[in-house]
Amino acid sequence: MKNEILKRLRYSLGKDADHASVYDWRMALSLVLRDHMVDTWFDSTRAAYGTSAKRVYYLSMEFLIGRLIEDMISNQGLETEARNAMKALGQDFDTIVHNEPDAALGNGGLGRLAACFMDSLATLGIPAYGYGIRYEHGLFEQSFVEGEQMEKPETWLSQRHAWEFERPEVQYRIGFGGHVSHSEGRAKWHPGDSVLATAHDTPIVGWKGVWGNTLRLWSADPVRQFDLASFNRGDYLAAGRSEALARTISRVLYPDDTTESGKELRLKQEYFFTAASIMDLLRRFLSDHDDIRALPDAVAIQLNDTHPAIAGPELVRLLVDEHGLEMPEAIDLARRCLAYTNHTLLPEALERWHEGLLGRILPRHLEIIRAIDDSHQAEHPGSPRILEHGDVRMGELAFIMAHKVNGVSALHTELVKETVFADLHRIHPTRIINQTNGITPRRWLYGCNPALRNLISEELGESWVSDLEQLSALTDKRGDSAFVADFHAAKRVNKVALSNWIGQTCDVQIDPDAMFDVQIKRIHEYKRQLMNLLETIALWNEMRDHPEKDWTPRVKIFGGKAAPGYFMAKDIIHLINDTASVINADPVTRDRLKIVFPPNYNVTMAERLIPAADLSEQISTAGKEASGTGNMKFALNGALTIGTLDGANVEIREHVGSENFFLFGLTAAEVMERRQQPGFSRAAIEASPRLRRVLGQIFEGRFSPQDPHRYHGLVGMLYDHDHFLVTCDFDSYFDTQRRADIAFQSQQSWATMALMNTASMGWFSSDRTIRGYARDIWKTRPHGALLEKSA
Ligand code: F58
Repeated sequence: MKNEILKRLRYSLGKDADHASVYDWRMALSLVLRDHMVDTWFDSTRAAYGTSAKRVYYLSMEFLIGRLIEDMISNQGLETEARNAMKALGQDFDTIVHNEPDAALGNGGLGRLAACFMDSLATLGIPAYGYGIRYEHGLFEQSFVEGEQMEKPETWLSQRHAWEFERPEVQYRIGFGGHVSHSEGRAKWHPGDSVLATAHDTPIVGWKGVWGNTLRLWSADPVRQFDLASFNRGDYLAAGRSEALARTISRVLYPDDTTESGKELRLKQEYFFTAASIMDLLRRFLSDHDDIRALPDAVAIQLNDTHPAIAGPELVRLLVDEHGLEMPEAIDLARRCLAYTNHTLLPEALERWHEGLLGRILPRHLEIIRAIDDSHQAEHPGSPRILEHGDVRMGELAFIMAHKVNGVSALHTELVKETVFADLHRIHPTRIINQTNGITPRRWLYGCNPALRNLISEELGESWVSDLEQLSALTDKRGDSAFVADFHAAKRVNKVALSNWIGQTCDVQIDPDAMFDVQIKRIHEYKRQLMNLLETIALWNEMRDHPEKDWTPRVKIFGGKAAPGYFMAKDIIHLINDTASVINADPVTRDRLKIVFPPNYNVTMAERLIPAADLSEQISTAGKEASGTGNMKFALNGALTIGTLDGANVEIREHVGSENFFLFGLTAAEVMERRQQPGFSRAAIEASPRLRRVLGQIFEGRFSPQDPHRYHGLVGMLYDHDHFLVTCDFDSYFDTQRRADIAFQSQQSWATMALMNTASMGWFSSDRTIRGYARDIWKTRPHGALLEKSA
């Protein structure tokens, strides 16, 4: 490997070893690793063609993959070789690995789930393509200036992306606007504008390097590079206009869509990558099939939320307008290929497009959506409409065009049936099914937590990495005090490493023996970072009132970004940082309570924080978090959860045992009931002197003395519009935290509970989830042995 790296350095990067930078070494190593993957990747593609196996197409606006280098090394079993080679070349392996920027092509859970699924699809040997957008700028970079969030564009592509192969020959023309002509019963769309979608392929090789799939991301390019006539006239801006317009489409990942112009661009992005993906999969299908009617036997298309829901009308358009099928048959055929995953019940997150806007950008699609809507209505009179009050409802469209619709946890799926899609569920009672989310154990234990991974492998060998349920054998170790001590020691190694990193990045000294209490996720009112902070302030008050008590030392760690236009979420960030400044400087509590909020939370930061956590905060308002996947990562890495009965918390608690989980708060049914009671939050505040005191302190400017009115709006919201019931759950949360304090005092029993969490989390592997999709939705079998068979 050493020689391969030197060769790459010389011939691909044009550097010799004496003048190579960290970037050069990282690129050279990455290119060598990529070379190693290519044969597997080709063999897999050939095997999939050879057996004409059904292919899965996972369409997602987001793939939050993070760094790839460690995945590429460990999945191919090249860890020792790569380390030794870098050592022999006089390079520090960890420095090289940390030089890779995170590919932050996603906002949060939804995008990270897509990345975990890609890993599991490859590990299980299911022929699959992930399709998405190659954003030039991923999720914005966050910094704090005097405690406030600032956003800067993210620039992961400012250096070369090591893993991808550009495919300039794989290009599709994507139309927008224009008009539709009808003659002799056939329609033709004449787009007014068009851009080119160009493929960029990243090979994704699964565990042990047996199978490789492709993540194909589309970039938008102009149809004509630039207008030479304008250029020659000296009108340089006009010459580049069409180029600039095209490139806008794949320029940024949307962190929110609060503006009108933003909405139009987002719709264009959705259609852009969906249409390119559908054209691409049809081309592949037609290369070895003659009968378009066989499409559902060869193709399973999974829509990751409604963002690619235009796939239904687009596929119907191609089948009718280009392949000459009649509309009813085309709708039926498309439906047999399509399935839709719902990730949210929040009404503001359910996509709708003004009919006018959609009709202007996609006139033929609007006609087809009308036809789909009318035919569904004719079959099921009185059923919900896709077109309603001048809006196209993408949830209804995705539901009606899918043969299966799935929720992402047991509770969420039941709520999908009872709320958003209740009427459609009555009409199609077998369509909605559950597939509880999962996480890849390769990244979220094997990769991020070497201390624990080694301990487990010494005990069980390495086969748990692709068969996570084997962890249940660790249950027998709960009475083995030496093993429990080793388990505890592994956690401590991670906590020491995190303490050092926090010392360097946040300039705050923390005690590795304190309880590390972590809440990392997007900042949102329903996730209730605010409740966590209020509890922290209440604890601080009690520590100051009773300094003589034996308090369990705590470090409260927050991480996450707020959408740039989400002002309440940004206020919450500001308040966390303001409070941290006051509390961390308090000599009375300094050794017992700290708040840290490292900026720019991302996948790499999660890989650092999760292995070092003792307590995992999963405290959303019951009924609001569809599943959560961070909750699974923490429990797998031996953190105990403090949480509500929400999303996958419910199933995690069932698996790890209620005695190993700190439960509190109202249930989803109680939440709905409580909201109906007038003045519920004032009543809750009245009943809680502890909460009243904290709110009074914030209102008076105790944490923002330079601007005492800063949080009046926030406190007012809790009194009058506490939509997420922070006030109602506060006391029960506070009391449960004190139970956690007491439990933490006995390190041996805490470590045993933590071990029971790790041992019981095998079911939450995304391999299990993908097997479920394959069995219940895609009707394809994992082809783990396909490669060997075809050889
Ligand atoms: C998340 N959704 C859910 N959406 O909130 C979480 O409970 C679940 O575990 C996860 O999906 C995976 O199923 C989510 O991350 C987004 O980020 C949207 C992207 C598009 C803009 C609006 C937010």
